Amino acid sequence: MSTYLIPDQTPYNNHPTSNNIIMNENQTQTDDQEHNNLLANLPKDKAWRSEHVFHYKDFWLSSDVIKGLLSIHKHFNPQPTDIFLAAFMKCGTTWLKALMFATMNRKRYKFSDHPLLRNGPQSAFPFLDTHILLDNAIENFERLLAPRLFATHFAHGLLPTSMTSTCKFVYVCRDPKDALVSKWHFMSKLRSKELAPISFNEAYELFCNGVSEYGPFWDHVLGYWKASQESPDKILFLKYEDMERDPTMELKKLATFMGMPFTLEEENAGVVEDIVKLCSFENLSRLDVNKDGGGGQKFTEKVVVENHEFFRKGKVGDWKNYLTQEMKEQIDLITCDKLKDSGLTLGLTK
Ligand code: PAP
Repeated sequence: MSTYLIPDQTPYNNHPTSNNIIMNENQTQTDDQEHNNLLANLPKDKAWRSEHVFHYKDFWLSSDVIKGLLSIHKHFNPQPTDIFLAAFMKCGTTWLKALMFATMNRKRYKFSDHPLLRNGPQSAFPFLDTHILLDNAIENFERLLAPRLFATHFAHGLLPTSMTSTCKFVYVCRDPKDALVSKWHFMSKLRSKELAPISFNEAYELFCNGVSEYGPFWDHVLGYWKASQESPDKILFLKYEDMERDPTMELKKLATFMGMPFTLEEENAGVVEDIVKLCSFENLSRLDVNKDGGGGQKFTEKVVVENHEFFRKGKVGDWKNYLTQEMKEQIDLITCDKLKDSGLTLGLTK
């Protein structure tokens, strides 16, 4: 089973920079106590994967990720060179993880014998929200060479300002109707068998009311959109639909934003197209490591998700197979209303 680091290929610093990186037992107990005290006082509602989500600072979060968030605020040391991949659930993290990792390491690996082909994109870099809770996480993060890459689903406003004011963020969003369908499939598979399944209609109602892990969807998108308008050099705002329509152009934008633009020589040698192909749904989903039984990703000590769960259809507009006309209109209405005056349009896929 793979963890978030590709063990033999991820470059490390030999000497961790922080003197205080190994959390001792007392610290863990204090953190657990603070987490329990906080949860006891938060409003809760129905979760899609587990039993409850909790309403924390305007967002609905599971117990695990609230613990992760508290730990990020307390223990994570952001570096100005860090680059975060941020997204609401099911909006393109797997795709962007592959693209960012392949772009950053394009001089280190041959495309024909690439670590992504053996390990899959989930292992490419840490999912901060829960990986921060794994054993020796802070120590392992400190040992990663700059620029470090991390993924998160947390809303912009929930993250420490030490992170959002200094680090770069790549944000990817998607038509909320496709995000809803994708999320319902994913969470239904992960949902505890001890709990009654959530029907699509129920998921739709909860989604529209903002009640789903990391939701409300629209507030999540708006937080990053507004921040990207204020600091375009700090936040690159991408859309899944644009990436599907013109992956080459979006990848060039991404590389430039990451501070590693493609040279003319690389472009002429077809490097951009090679990365697009390597990271395409068709290529990644057919790999053994991303097939049923091929490998898994440890999210917490208890939650392991098989790699193949991150690959379903990889299409724009699958919502048409699930939403009635009335449901479609309702989500589009909410989207128009929430995004009005923001300059952002979303969910207009035919
Ligand atoms: P996460 O939030 O759990 O990390 P995320 O990777 O953001 O999931 O989203 C998964 C979606 O991206 C799936 O969409 P679907 O359910 O509508 O099919 C998945 O199929 C799609 N996906 C995964 N990898 C790729 C890729 N390389 N290219 C395009 N889409 C992809």
